[in-house]
Amino acid sequence: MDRKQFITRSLQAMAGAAISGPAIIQAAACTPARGTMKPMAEPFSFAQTPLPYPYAALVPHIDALTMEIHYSKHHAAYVKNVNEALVAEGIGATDEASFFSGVSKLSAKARNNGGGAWNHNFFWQLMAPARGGAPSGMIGDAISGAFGSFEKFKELFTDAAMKRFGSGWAWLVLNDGKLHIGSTPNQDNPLMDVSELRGKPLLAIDVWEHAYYLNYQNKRNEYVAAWWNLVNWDAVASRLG
Ligand code: MN3
Repeated sequence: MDRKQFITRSLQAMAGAAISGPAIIQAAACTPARGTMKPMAEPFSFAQTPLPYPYAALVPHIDALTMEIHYSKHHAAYVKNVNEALVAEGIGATDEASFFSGVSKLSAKARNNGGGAWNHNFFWQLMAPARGGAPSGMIGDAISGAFGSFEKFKELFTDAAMKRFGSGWAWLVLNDGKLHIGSTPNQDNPLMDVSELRGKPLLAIDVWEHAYYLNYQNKRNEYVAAWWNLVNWDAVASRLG
């Protein structure tokens, strides 16, 4: 088996693995009613994972006020709102995978806020101060193998981020052993049954104006160009295996 075959087979094996997202599920403690031993169904709710760095850590590429508002207002609201919907609508999903794979049956509130909760937890982990550059190791090989070169990948991913009209996300996903680039509108993500782009998310960029407007105004291209300096390839690689 040559190197290319090895990478392809490894990716196929990973694609078969269960989709696991960032740790955003809080399994509430199961407290049986007094005097009974009857197990209760475990409810689940979304949680906002702690930001892995201070608000100012990504300066100059993302300013501190944008990070603070994005995390403490926008993201926090998605988490609060989806959890309200879970309770108010009696949504029976037991984990994030079943929530997203059945999202077509849920309300717009559940879909939009569930996506917003998950997508941002994912997004924060994929950035870190003073990162960027080209990926090495298996993720680097996989990207070069799929798209020709890292530079070509960067061009295609940037294009997906730029061409998403209005609010949304651009993604790199693993599906059926292959890497794909695409985008989703609003807070949809590739785990959702309603999404045209499906697969296991490996990398994402938020292209909502709230992600960049304070510093870049209408210049999404400058935000995307700066964001490449923050990509935490170790975190992306860890999603592969
Ligand atoms: Mn956002």
